[in-house]
Amino acid sequence: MFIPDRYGVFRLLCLFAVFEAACLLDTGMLFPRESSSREVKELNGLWSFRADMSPNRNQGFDSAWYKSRLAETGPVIDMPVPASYNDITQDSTLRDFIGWVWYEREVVVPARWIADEGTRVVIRVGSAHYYSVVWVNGVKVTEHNGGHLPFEAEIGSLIRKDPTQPCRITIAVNNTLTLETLPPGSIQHMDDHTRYPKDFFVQNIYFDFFNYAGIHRPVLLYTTPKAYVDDITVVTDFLNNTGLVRYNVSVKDAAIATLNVTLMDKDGRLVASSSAPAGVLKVVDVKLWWPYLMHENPAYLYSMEVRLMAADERSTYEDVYTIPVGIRTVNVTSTQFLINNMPFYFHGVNKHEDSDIRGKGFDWPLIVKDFNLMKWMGANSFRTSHYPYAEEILQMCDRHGIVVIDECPGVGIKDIRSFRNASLTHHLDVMDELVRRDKNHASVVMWSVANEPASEMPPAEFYFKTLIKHTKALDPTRPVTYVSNSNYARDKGAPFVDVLCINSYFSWYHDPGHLEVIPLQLNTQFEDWYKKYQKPIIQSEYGADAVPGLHSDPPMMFTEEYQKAVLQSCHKVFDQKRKQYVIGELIWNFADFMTTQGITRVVGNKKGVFTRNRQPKAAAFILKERYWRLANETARLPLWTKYPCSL
Ligand code: BDP
Repeated sequence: MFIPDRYGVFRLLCLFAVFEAACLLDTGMLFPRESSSREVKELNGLWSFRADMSPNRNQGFDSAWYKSRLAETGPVIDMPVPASYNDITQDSTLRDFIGWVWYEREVVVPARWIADEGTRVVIRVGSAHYYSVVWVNGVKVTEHNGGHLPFEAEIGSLIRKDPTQPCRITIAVNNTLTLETLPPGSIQHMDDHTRYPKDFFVQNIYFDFFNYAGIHRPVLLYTTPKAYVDDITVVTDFLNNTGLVRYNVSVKDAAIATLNVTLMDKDGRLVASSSAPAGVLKVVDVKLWWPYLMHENPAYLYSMEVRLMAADERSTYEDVYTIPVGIRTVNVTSTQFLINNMPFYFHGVNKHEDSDIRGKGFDWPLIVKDFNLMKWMGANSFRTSHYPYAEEILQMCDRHGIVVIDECPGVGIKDIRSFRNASLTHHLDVMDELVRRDKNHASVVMWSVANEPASEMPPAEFYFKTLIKHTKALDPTRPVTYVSNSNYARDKGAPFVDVLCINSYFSWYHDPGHLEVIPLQLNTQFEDWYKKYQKPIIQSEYGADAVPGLHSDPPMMFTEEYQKAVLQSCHKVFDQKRKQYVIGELIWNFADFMTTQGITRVVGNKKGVFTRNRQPKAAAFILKERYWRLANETARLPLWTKYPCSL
């Protein structure tokens, strides 16, 4: 692999920079993994549940529902965790509920966790939407502002207070969105009592998916020794055929500590080791992490084990934590996106965490099905539109070589008041949390700080300049983008992004029914943006609604034929422009998904190329044929032998 030396030195400087940046965050957020020193107890299953239907939604706090068993405060129902609560019952008031809901579960904590003062016991919530407060045995242990990202609290001392008591966990979750939340929203009270019932209010949102709520990802207890590995940051590079794994380990509560860091290959063979808390591991004859369909052996993962030995005046502690490490680089030029210095073309999808009954609840069968479908259609990438997805999904991406544009929940920033300091401060915090959680994933190649904000508004310039600068300081190794649908000439954030991501729906929201405008308008779009900014462009959304089974020839809007025709017409333009500066195309959307009710949505958004039940529409076959053809054209090694396709 040819890389000039000067370039190598520059990359190494970047590697050092990321560790400084990582220090901006106080604590780590390592994925809870079992090891010889760590145990995990999942609390998934049925929880007691009660929605606070009082007019101000505050009865739960006024009457301190967290102080006793929830069932003693009033009627409770069974609620599965993880799941959105909205579609679980037949009650439309719960589906459309706005305000606090209460979850509770009693847990039997293993006696040895309680007996051993040298064990930390941590409660961790993978995500709950939107604002959460957690109590253990009536004592508040943490609160968290925002859905889609994990939060945790140490509860060892609390459960040790009275070991005879069961451990009662109460979690209150509020889905209200305001101008300062991410995504933003606003509550509107309707005071005209000739038209609306008393206390009637609605949640306005400025994004196009159902505001599912509840505990969306696994809740668990896990242990670490008192002295423990708090965070690990890994940044990779390579020079010729030597891989470079720069790492930084941060340790908590260890007075005297020694470390042993080892890197193993896929077969468990030791390839490098060190005893320093930070350093560079050199990997001879490196096997790089390549995207799916770019290489005959994609997604190669090493495994890095961090072993901490620590002691205090009372005891000795050993903590072991292992993370997968994919060695790869990412770079952007004015016309290309490079992975391992080879041009990478995104042929992929936009997704949602969405399915019937579960809403946004984490669900392994759904996740595995989606990966099978993506690989079936030859998709090599997706964007986490419009919020961070479960960590388990990113782990799948690492293991399967699916490239990710990792988007934060900055969707629907449309109201000028959402550009104020309070919103920006929260947005910066969310980026901190996102980078802290996802920084070590080889599959994550770019951060997206927002989707379709009102980026033509004057305050957008300062807002996005600050946000993008902050994100780059957190992680100088990955490019940063946001997704625009503004006018190219008036977009205030575009000067600060590394890659332009553009959404457009020609012949749909503009000139509906006029397929013939697509070639001209799409071509003009690309030319205008490129001429002004000289940055590579991803068509980050395009598509059309298709009601499955609805047909017409000649094509009419909402039929499968029309969706196909939109795609085919766009593809012709992509094929011209990808030879120049277009570096990717992501269909909107992978699958149909639920939205709020409205006159443009027939039980949800139907722009999926799969139905909500993951059955293909005609468009899925068009994409499959195209993506496999693109893969065979752009792969680093010929794929024909390994992936024969019918083209
Ligand atoms: C885009 C949005 C996306 C919508 C899509 C649509 O980014 O969230 O679902 O339009 O209208 O503008 O289908």
